[in-house]
Amino acid sequence: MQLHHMINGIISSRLLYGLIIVCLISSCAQKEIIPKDLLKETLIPIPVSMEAAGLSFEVTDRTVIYTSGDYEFLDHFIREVKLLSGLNIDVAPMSTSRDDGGIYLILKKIDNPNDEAYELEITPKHILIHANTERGLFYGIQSLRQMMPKELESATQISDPILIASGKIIDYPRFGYRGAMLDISRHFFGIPVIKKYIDYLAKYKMNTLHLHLSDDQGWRIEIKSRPKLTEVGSLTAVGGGKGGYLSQNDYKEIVRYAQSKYVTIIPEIDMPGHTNAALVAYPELNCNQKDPYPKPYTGMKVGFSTLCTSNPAVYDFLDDVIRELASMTPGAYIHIGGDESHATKKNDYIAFINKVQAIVSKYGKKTIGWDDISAASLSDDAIAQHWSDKNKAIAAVEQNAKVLMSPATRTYLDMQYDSTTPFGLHWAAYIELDSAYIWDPGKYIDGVHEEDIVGLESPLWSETIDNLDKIEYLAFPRIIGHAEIGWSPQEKRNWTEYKTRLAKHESRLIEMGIDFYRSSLIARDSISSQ
Ligand code: TNX
Repeated sequence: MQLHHMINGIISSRLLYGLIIVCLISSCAQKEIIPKDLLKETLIPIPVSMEAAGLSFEVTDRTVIYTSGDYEFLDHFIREVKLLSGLNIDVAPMSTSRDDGGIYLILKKIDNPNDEAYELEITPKHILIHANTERGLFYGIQSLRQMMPKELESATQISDPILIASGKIIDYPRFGYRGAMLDISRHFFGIPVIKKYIDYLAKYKMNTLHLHLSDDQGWRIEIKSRPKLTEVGSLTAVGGGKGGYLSQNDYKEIVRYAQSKYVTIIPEIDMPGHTNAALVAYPELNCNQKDPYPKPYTGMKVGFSTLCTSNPAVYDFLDDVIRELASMTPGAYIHIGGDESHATKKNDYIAFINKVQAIVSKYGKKTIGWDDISAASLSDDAIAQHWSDKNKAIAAVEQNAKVLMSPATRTYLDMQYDSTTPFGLHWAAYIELDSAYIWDPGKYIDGVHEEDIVGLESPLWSETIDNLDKIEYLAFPRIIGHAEIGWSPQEKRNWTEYKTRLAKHESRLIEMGIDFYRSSLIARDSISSQ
C-alpha cells in the first residue's frame, strides 16, 4: 500500500513538474483566443477598408502600449482606459523586436501619404497602429476606442474580457476640413461646454471648431484694446439670458485644449451686419441717423444692423479686433461672417469685404466668410461657406476660391427634426437623420466639384438652446452622420447600412451620456444589446 502511494506521489509530482515546464515553454498561462468579427464593429465614420481575421486581441492588466513619442492624447487615452476599466495598462518606450505582445504606436511612411491617415492591424498578439503623423495615430486610437466595450464609456465595471477583433483597417479622410460651428453669441456657452463639444468632435474624427463669437445679441470675446465690447456688449443674450464672454485666457485655453485633440479653432466675428452688440458698445461705429444709439437686442430677427462701412474708424476698430484675434489663433483662418447684411448697400458691402480681407491677410491669416462674400473680390486662398444660395457658392468657385459645404437644408443642426422637436427652428427645413445623411457634397451643386470643396461643417445656431443637453439633442446623432460624410468615401456610404450601424452605435452614445434624439427611423428592437 505504502509503496503504491509513493509511486503515485512520484508520478503525480513528475506530472506536475512536466506540466509546469510545458507551460513555461508554450506559455499556457495565456487563455485561449476568443474569436471576434471585425466586420461586426459599428465604427463611425466607417473606415475606407476593413478586413476581418476572425480572432481577437485581449487587453489585460499586463497590456503595454509601446511608443517612441510623448503624446498628450496617449496619456489621456491610457488614463481613461485605466479609470474606466480598472486595468493597469502601461506605456513603455518602443521595443524594436516586437517580440513582446502589446499595442504599438508607430510613426512611419504608410501607403497613403495623407497626414490624417492610419492603419490598424490587430492580431492575437499585437495591435499595430501605423501613421505618417501623430494626428494619424490619434485617429487610429479613436477607432480602437470605438472597438472597446461600450461600457468603458461610462466606467461601468465589466467582468467580461476586453477583446478587440483581429484584422486590418486602412483609413484616411475624404475631406481635410471636417467641422462644426457653435454659436456662443445668441446664448453664451463657456469653457466646460466648449471642451465637451471638442471631445465629441475629436471622437468622430472631426478636426475644426468654428466659434461664432459675435452677433446682434452679444459680443463674446475679450478684445483688450476695445474693452467696452465685453464690458457692455457681452451682457445680453436671446430672450434676456445672462450673457457672458471668453476672456483671452479662456480662449487660449480652448485653443490649446483643441490642439491636444487635433481640432483647429476658427474664430468668427460677424460683420458688417449682425453687429448690434458691437454698436451698443461703440455707437460711433454706426451711421444710422434714425438710431444713433442702438439699444441692446435680445430678439431673434436678423439683418437690421450694420457697421458704418464709409467710416475709417470702423477699419481701425476691425484692425484692433482682427490683430488681437489673429495673435491668439494658431489656425490659418479667421471667419469674417458677412451673411445677411441687409442693412448695408451692395456696393458698400463689396468694398467693405475687400478691405477686411486685406486686414485678415495683413495679420497672416486667410479669410473664411459665409458665401455672401463671393459678391466681393475673393483671393484664391479664401473660403466661402455655402449655406443657402447655390449661386453664391458657384460665384466663389468662379473666382478660384474654395467652398465649405454647410447647406442649411442638410447640415444646420438648429433645424428641428420634425414639427414636434421641442426647440430649434425650421426656416430652412425639418431635417430628419436620413435627410442629414443622404447627400453627396461633391454632387450637391452643379458647378461646384469635389476639388473645389474643402469639406463640410455643421453649424449649430443657439437662438433656441441654452444648455449642453439641448446642444446634444440637436447635434446628435445628425453630427456623426456629417462626420461620416466628411471622412468616409462616398461609395462606402449607404443609408440602409448606416441606420443599422447607428442603431447599434446608439448604445455607445447612451454610455457616453449624450442626450441624443431617438429618431423613429432607427429600428432599435432588432438590436440585441452588444
Ligand atoms: C441664418 S446662416 C443665419 C444665422 C441664424 C440662423 C438660424 C447664417 C449665415 N445666418 O444668423 O442664426 O439662420 O438658423
